[in-house]
Amino acid sequence: MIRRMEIGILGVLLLVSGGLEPLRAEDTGGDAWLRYAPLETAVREKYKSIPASMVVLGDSPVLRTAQSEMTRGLRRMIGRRLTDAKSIQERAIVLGRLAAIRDAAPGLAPPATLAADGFWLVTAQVRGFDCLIVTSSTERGVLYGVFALLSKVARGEMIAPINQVQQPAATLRWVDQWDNLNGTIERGYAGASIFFEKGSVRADLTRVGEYARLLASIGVNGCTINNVNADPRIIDDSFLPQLARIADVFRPWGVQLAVSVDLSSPEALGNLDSFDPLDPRVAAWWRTKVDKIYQQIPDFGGFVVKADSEGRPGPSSYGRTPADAANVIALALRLHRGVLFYRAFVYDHHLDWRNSKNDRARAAYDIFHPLDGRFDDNVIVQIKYGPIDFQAREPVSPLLGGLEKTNEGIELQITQEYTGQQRHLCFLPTMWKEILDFDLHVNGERTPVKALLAGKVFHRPAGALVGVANVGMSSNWLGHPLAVANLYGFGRLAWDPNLSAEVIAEEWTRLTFGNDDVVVKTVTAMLLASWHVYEGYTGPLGAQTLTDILGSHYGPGIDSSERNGWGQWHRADHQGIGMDRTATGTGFAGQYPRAIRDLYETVQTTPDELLLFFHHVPYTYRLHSGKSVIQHVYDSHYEGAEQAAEFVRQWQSIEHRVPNELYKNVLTRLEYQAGHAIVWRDAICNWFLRTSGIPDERGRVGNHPERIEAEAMQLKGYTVMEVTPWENASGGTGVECAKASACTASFRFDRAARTYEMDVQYFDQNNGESKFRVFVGNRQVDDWVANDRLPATRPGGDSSTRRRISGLALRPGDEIRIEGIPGGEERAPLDYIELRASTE
Ligand code: GCW
Repeated sequence: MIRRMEIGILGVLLLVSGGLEPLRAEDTGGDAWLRYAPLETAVREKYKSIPASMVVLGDSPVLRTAQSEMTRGLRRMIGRRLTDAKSIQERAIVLGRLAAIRDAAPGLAPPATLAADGFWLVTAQVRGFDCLIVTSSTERGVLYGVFALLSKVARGEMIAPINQVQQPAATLRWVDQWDNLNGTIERGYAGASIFFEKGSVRADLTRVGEYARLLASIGVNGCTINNVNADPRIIDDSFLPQLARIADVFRPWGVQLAVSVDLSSPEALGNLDSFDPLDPRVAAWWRTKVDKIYQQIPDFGGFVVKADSEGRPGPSSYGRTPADAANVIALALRLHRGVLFYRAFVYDHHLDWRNSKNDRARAAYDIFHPLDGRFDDNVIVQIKYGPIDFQAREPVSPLLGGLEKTNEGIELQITQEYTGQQRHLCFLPTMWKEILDFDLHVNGERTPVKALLAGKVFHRPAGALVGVANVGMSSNWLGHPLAVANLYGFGRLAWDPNLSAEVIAEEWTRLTFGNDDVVVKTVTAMLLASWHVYEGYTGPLGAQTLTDILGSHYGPGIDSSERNGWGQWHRADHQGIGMDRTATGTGFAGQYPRAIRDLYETVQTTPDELLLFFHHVPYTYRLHSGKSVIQHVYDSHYEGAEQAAEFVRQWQSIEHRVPNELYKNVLTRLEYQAGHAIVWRDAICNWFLRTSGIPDERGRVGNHPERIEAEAMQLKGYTVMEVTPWENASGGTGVECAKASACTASFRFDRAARTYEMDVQYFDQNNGESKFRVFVGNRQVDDWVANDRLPATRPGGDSSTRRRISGLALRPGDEIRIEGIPGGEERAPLDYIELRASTE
């Protein structure tokens, strides 16, 4: 909480800087981009002509929401108190479906093509009065129009006169949550589930309503609330009333409830001895179940299915296909206009890694392409954007171009599983745009992915964009305040994939932080740079995120992908790196339409950023950039880490322009990220130096003259420990304190007298809280508790973090001593310290 005094100071600073009225601490959380902060007087002037009365034609929960949202937004932003009127007797804001508008304003000529959920914002005379009309063929569309209008006001855009139609690109714009019934979230990084707690739906669904509001504001019209690794109980008869409670909360926002189901439910929940999709008893079971769901939730959206994947039951147990499995459930849903999302994330995770022809990337296309045309019309095959699994860089999945007679949806990941887990800044719309804009050249025609998803290319009845969101109880939904831009960006792209990442970043920044140009410029620039920066220090040239594949998917784990069946191989050895996916290798490139296949088949035409995804090359191979592969690995990791440090400086430059608590929260995360980027950089560079034997031309890798290794210090109580894998600790080792009381590591300072900045690199596990103190001679200069919740129970790349001590005056001969007191399972582990002369 910001104290009253701080609000005062902040307010003055913001006014001096020409910003908005002071933001309140609570503004930075639950309302996300829907803060409706009061606009400056000069900006309010623009909206003088907005009518003071509002007429809502019709009555329904969604229309009432639209009405109250408009009232709330205009009151807060421009101080307008709207009065409700029954009919148009004066200048008015008019909300209603097209049919109602036609009756009320027969003279108005609505646009001919207003697709479902699309809306029309128009200023026009009705009965001689100037009106501002928000209309759509659906009620939900009216709500979307209200949000669009309010967004314009918040960003200071003119809204009168206006005549604008906005149409969603795809019919289904859904988010998936991977929430478990016990309240945890698989790959969730923002606290507990907003839906479930201890096996039941939460008693208090306030956050669910707030989430639905956010979703509606960006045009998301469906939400699957539970993990695709589904607990069969989710559709147990006894659970349905609980689901209905969530649907009731979603409904006023036009968000349809959906759930993930376990394909073996007929066996697990029913009394059947089979879940064979072709068994009539199984079909009957699904029909009865679905009917029961619709009795309680008439607007239920449908199901998501993960089957035959990562140990989930599936149709392969009965020799049936995904189409067999999908259609039996889809048939039951079709009677109620429900849809079935069948995930194409089906692969064998026990692949023989010794066989160079094996390739997990092939799986989705190999399995689903032959089934094209065999899925019913209310089935959508849900395809991850890349052929592997949400890596920082992957080529577009060839399956997106491999289904012509089947509805398809793309699955993007808002939760940053492989992209920094909301501890690192990584704005993903930049990546998503590249994917959505990518032209697959299906049948030699222009076929960007976004057009395929819109269902336009092959005239499909449905198309979808799905984002795995995994918001949690964290007050700002995703943990990192800047990560919220990914949720916003997903919705905006699902609605209009033609928007640029720049526009989305700027919209979000304005809505979240206000219209201070300096803030807008700074935050937008940070967001737009961040994906490339993250990619730069985590995984080169399409070799994928070189993370711990077998565990957290968070810190560096370069070799963890190799010699196991998971198939995320990069095949680095002492001579070269990369997977040969051409015709001489696994043949994966051959799954693309010809133009793309040709591009990737040939090493010279493959873009550098995907080189190692498609080709195995020697480290000395020259990229288009002119650099050798190995030098690129070194340079990109050093540049990436430097740019991560730059984020800290960029953020510091807007210190007094954003609310203080938010400022500090983001700063802490960016400083952590800058430190962790160095952990990544060093792990990857050292590993490749050792593996290739080729030194860094610029002599940086393996040379850290400013570093003093803990194992080289004078140790009292501390003992040297090996860290595995070795590259995740500087020098391969650190020290740990196996005693119950304090241990110390000390050394004598022998450099010039002046002021230094000291980084203490230590390991912060989540199974204990060690205490650290730092002394210069007898003077204590810092102390802290290692109580972060990093995803690690031992010292390594996930837990490695740093404490920065600035402005440290040192003289030659000073003794620097670090004292560590273990707590729980954590043995106050230390890696090194680094001392740099202060620049200030
Ligand atoms: O990326 C992997 C994740 C799993 C996830 C799976 C999937 C829900 O590591 O946690 O399971 O993908 O998408 O099904």
